[in-house]
Amino acid sequence: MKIGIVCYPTFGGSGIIATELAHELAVRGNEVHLISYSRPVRMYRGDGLYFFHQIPVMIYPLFEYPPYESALVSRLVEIALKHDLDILHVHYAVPFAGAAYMTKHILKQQHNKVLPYIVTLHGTDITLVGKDKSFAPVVRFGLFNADGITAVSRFLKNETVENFGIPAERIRVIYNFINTTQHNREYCKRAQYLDRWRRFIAPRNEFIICHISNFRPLKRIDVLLKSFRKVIDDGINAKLVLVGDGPERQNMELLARNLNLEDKALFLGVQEDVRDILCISDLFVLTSESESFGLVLLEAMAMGCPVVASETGGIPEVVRDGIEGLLCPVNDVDSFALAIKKVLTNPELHERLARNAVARAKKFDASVVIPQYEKVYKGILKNE
Ligand code: GMT
Repeated sequence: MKIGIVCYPTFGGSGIIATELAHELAVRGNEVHLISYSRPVRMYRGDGLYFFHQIPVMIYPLFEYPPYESALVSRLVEIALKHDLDILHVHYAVPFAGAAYMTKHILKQQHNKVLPYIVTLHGTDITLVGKDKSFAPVVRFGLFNADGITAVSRFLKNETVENFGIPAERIRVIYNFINTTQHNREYCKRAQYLDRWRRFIAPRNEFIICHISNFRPLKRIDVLLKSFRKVIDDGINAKLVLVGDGPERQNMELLARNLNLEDKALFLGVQEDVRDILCISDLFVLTSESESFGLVLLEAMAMGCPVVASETGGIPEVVRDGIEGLLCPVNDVDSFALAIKKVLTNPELHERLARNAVARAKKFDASVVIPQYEKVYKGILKNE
C-alpha cells in the first residue's frame, strides 16, 4: 500500500505514534510518506525507510495568520498525485480531519483520483481543543465524512461519541504501541555509560523518580512537585528528574525553588531518546488531570520502570492499579506521596510491579498493533 501519514512534528504522543507507525509500516513493505511542517522529533533514527515531506507556507504581509490549512491541503494534493497514494492517515483531528476531507474532494473533482482518509484521535483533539467552538464544527464534519476513525483508548472513543455524536460503531479503538525489541531492559544492560549517568544524577545513591512530558498545564507538575516535597519530608532519599519542555517549565522551576527542592528536582530539558533516563529511574510518575492514553507510561513500563499515575481518562486501560503500577485520584497530593513512598520503600512490591510492567508493555507491542491498522486500511480500500 502507498500510505500518506500526516502529523504534528513537536513533542507529543501523536507525532511520536505517527512517526513510529511510518517506520513500522515501511518495515512491513508499505510505501510510506510522512508529512509534517517540520522534521518530527522521533525521526532521530535517521530513517531511510520512508519519504518525508515538509509543508511550506507562503508568508505574505497581508496575513496576520498564515493560511496553514490551505498550504497543507495543497501539499497533500501534490503528494497524493505525484506518488499515487492509496490512503491518507491523519493523526490528531485539528486541523487534519477537515484538511483531509478537502484534499479528498479536490482530488476527486479535479483529478478523478480516489483518496480515502482515516483520522486517528489522540486526546485533546477531542477532549479540549477539538470541542472548543472555534474548531468543533469543522472537526465534527471532518469526522462524520471520514472513511475510518480510530481512537487510542475506549475512554477517547466514548468522549468522541458523547461530544461529537459520532456513532460508536464507526470508531475503532486501536491502542498506542511500542516496539519492545528496541525498548527493553536489554538496552539498559548494553549501555555501559549508564552507571556513570546514574552516579551523576544520584551521587548519594538516591532513588530516582522520573517524569517526562511536554509541560502543559494539564500535566499538573505542581502536584508532582508538592508530592515529592512530602516524600522528601518523610525522609526518603530521592531525586526527581523532569524531562521535557513546554509552557509550564519556568513556573515549575520557580515552584521547585519555592519548595526548597532546587537540589533535589532536576530539570533536564528535552531528551530525544528517553530510554537512557528510564534505565536509571526507579519510578515513573505522571500526575496529569486528563490523559487519553499516556504513551510515556508505556515507554516507562517497557523499560521495566514501575509507574504511579492519575486514575483518569484512558490511563487505567494501560496501567492496572496494583498490578504494574499504582493509580491515584487526580490532583491528590497526599495520595501521590503515599504511592511513591510505598513503591520506593517496598522492594518486593517494586520488583513485582517492574516485572508486570514489562509483561504489560508487550501486550501493546508494535507487532500486535500495526496489523490492526493494516486491517483498517485494507477494509477501506476493499470498499472503494
Ligand atoms: O493532546 C495532547 O496534549 C497532545 C497529544 C499529542 O499530540 O501527543 O497527546 C495525546 O496523544 C497521545 C498519543 O496518543 C496520548 O498518549 C496522550 O495521552 C494524549 N494526551 C492527552 O490526552 C492529554
